[in-house]
Amino acid sequence: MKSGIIGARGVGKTTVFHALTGLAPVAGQGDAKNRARPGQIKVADPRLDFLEITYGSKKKIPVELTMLDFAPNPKEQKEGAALDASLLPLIRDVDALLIVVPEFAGRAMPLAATVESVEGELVFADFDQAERRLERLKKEKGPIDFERGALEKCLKWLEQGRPLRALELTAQELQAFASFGFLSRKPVLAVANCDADRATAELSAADRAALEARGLDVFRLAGAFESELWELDAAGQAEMLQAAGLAQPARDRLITALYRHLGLLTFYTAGEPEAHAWSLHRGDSALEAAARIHSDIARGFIRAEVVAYADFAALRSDAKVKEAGKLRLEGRDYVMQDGDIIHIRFKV
Ligand SMILES: Nc1nc2c(ncn2[C@@H]2O[C@H](COP(=O)(O)OP(=O)(O)OP(=O)(O)O)[C@@H](O)[C@H]2O)c(=O)[nH]1
Ligand SMILES: [Mg+2]
Repeated sequence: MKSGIIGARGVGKTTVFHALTGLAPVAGQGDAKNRARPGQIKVADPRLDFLEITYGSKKKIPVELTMLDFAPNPKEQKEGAALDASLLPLIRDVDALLIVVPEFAGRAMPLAATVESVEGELVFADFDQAERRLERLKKEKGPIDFERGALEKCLKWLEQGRPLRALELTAQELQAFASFGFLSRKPVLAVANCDADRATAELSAADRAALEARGLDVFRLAGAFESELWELDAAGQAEMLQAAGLAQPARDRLITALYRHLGLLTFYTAGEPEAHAWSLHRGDSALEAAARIHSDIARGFIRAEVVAYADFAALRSDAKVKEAGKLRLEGRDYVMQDGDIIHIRFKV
C-alpha cells in the first residue's frame, strides 16, 4: 500500500510526511532522477500484539503503509501551479493520493476549491493520456473497436472536468485500462494541514458537500505540531496530544481513514516463528490472501484453515479452537473477513 503526498509548492507536504513517518526533512533531498522519498508507517494493532504474546512468536510483523514525499522540481513548476506537472509520471503506480491543502496561519487556501484544482490537473493528465492512446489506435489496423469505444467514453467524461473515479466502468473496460494507471481513478484523501488549535475543527458544510460529491474523504492534521511529537517519548507525546484535545497521533488516525477510504481489512498468519498482519481489500478471496503472502502459496493453494479473531481471542489456543469446532476449512473463493487468522495448505 503506497500513498503519494502531493499538492502545490510549499503547502507542507514534507512536513506532513515528517508528521506521519517520523522522518525529518533532509537537506538537498532528491535529485532529478530520484525524487520520491519513501517512509513507512507501522500500523499499531492490539490484535497482532495479542497473537504475538499468545503464540510466543519470535517476530512480530505489522502492516506497513508506505508514504512517498516528492522533492520539488524548481525548473518545472510554475509559480502558483496547483500541482507540479513533473510529478505526474511518478504517481502512476501509487494506490492512493494525499492532497495537502494548507490551513496554517499565513498560508491558508480554500479547502474544496484547492482540492478541485489539484484534481483538475489529474483529470487533465488522464485526458491527455487517453487522447494520445486513441490517436494511436486510429492509426492502427485491426479489431480495436472495444478499446476505442471505452476511451471515447472516458474522454467525454474527462472533458467535463470530472474524475474517472466517478465514472462507472465495466470489468472489461477496467481490464482494458489496467496498464494505464489513470490518475483521477485513484482514491484521494484531502489533508488539511492546519495549526494545532484547529486539529479537531469541523469542516464547513459547503466544503463537506463539495468533497463528498467528488467521493473524497478529508483528514485534518496539524503538520508542524505532529512532527514535533517525534522528539518526545511516549509519555511526553500523550501529554502533548491531550493538551491539544487529540486522542491519537495523526498517523493512527490516518491509518483508520485510509483503511476506511480504500476499503481495506487486516488478516493474520500466526505461529511460533512470527505473528504477521497483512492488509487486503474487502471482498478479496482466500486465494487473493494467499497471493499477498507468496505467489507460490497461491499457485499451490489447496485449502485455507480459518479462525475468526474473536474466536481465537476467547479460546487462546489452536487446540481449543479446533475442539470447539471454530476452525473452518475454506476453499479459494472464500471471502476474507477482517480479523481472520489463516493457515493455508498448499502444494507446489
Ligand atoms: N505553522 C506551520 N507551518 C508549516 C506547517 N506545515 C508547513 N509549514 C511551513 O511551510 C513551509 C513549507 O513546508 P514544507 O513541508 O517544506 O512544504 P512542501 O510542500 O514540502 O514544499 P515543497 O516540497 O518545496 O513544495 C515551511 O516553512 C514549513 O515550516 C504547519 O502545519 N504549520
Ligand atoms: Mg517538500
